[in-house]
Amino acid sequence: MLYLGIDSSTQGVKGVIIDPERKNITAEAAVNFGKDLPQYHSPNGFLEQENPLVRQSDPKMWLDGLELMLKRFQDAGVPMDQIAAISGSGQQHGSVYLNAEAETVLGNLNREQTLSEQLASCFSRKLSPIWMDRSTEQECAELTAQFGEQLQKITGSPATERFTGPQIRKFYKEQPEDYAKTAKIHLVSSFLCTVLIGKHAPIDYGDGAGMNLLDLSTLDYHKEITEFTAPGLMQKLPPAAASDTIAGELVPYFEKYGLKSGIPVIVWSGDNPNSLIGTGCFEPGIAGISLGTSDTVFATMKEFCTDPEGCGHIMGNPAGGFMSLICFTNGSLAREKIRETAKVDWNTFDTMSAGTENPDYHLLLPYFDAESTPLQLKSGPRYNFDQTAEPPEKLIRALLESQALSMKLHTSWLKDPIRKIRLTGGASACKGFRQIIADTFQAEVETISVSNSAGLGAAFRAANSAGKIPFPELISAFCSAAETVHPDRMMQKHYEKALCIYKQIESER
Ligand code: XUL
Repeated sequence: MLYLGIDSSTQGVKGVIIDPERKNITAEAAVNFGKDLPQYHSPNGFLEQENPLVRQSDPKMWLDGLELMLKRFQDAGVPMDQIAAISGSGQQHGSVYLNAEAETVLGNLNREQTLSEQLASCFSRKLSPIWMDRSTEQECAELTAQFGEQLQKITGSPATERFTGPQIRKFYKEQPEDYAKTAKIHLVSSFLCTVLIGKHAPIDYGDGAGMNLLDLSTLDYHKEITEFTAPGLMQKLPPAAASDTIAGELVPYFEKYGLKSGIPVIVWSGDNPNSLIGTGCFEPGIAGISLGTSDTVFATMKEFCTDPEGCGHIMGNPAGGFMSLICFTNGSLAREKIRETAKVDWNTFDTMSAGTENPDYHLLLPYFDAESTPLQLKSGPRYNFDQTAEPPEKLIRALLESQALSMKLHTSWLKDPIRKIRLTGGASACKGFRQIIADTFQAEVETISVSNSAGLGAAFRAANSAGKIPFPELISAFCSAAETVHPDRMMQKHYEKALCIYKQIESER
């Protein structure tokens, strides 16, 4: 039996099909929005807008991406009819607004047309704000004025610009008529699950905690917060559900890709909760670091605690209980920018990152985009050296050391000290970066052979929920450590001093 995990991320859609009995990955397929769907004018997965604080994507692009990814599996001769269950992962916080017509269209999907053609008239808001949007400062201030510290105590996070609640409030205030026409508001994850099952799917506790609406003590939406966010919102939200819930059955529409209709579709979750499962970070003290469009650090929590600085978040853990999450906006796009400035290819970038020393503590805080940790509503990188006078390898080293130092600094509120790190995501292939992270944290760093941990985590959740295969069995079959990097104890002092310098630059306003 095969299980499919789908990862709808900022820059593309990926699929991974696992065969737990044979302990192998049967197939992988990927679609890149910029390259494969240029008609959406979103080279990095979002539209270029005048206001840099606004970041939006066309939800139709996600539908086309999903279909193209399934077609690629089919064209490659993958036995799609052997897939026994599906689950998925969505970039967190992004929201999709559907009108009342959507339910009818979803229940009667026609195989002769694409999903995006059929659903085109079903969006009460044409563009979806995504996690990179920082345009809700005002709404966050209003939520904070109303609920104060209670908001973080109840939802696990203070009012946060990219979170769905403040985004919905802004929509309600600015486009009240369109808000009134909205029947259901989904997250990216629950929207794509909805399409697969042909009816509104629930939101899981992992992704739901990224809305500033879910009460983590009851695992249901907090009535007062939700109604203050936008009147009538309670009725527009899909129910919250545990991550192993079967959302529904696959609709016949997807038979066109060789899938069997009627197979169970498990509730989707956010990319970070899925990555926690896909990297096997179940024990407190073992953190996952995902180096993707955003860099994120996450870990299972033994004890519920919140970040006094307000940058770290608490989410539902798909394996039960809670997880911590700290998100750094300037991840791979910042590395890409510096690679371009240094005029080198990725191989050279990797070689340079490993073979360079940084005795002068040169640092580069890469706020090319407004940063979420620490919160910077204005973009603009910060240097403590003259970047035009330094050779490319110094620039690369300064960037990677700063990214690792930021992770170290902003995880210091966690109660379980980080003793081991499991690394995933594209930049985990960078040897120099792996060592920098091990030395900064003075912790062992393990890499796993699969880089798409969000998709893998979704496939695990499908196999666990529908096939009753325990997570530890899946983890030892698919993601045991491929390589372990040991910290260089001689570098401890260097990074302690670097952390003080980093802190100083970061605190300058
Ligand atoms: C987490 C966050 C990002 C997105 C996109 O809070 O904003 O990690 O999930 O990857």
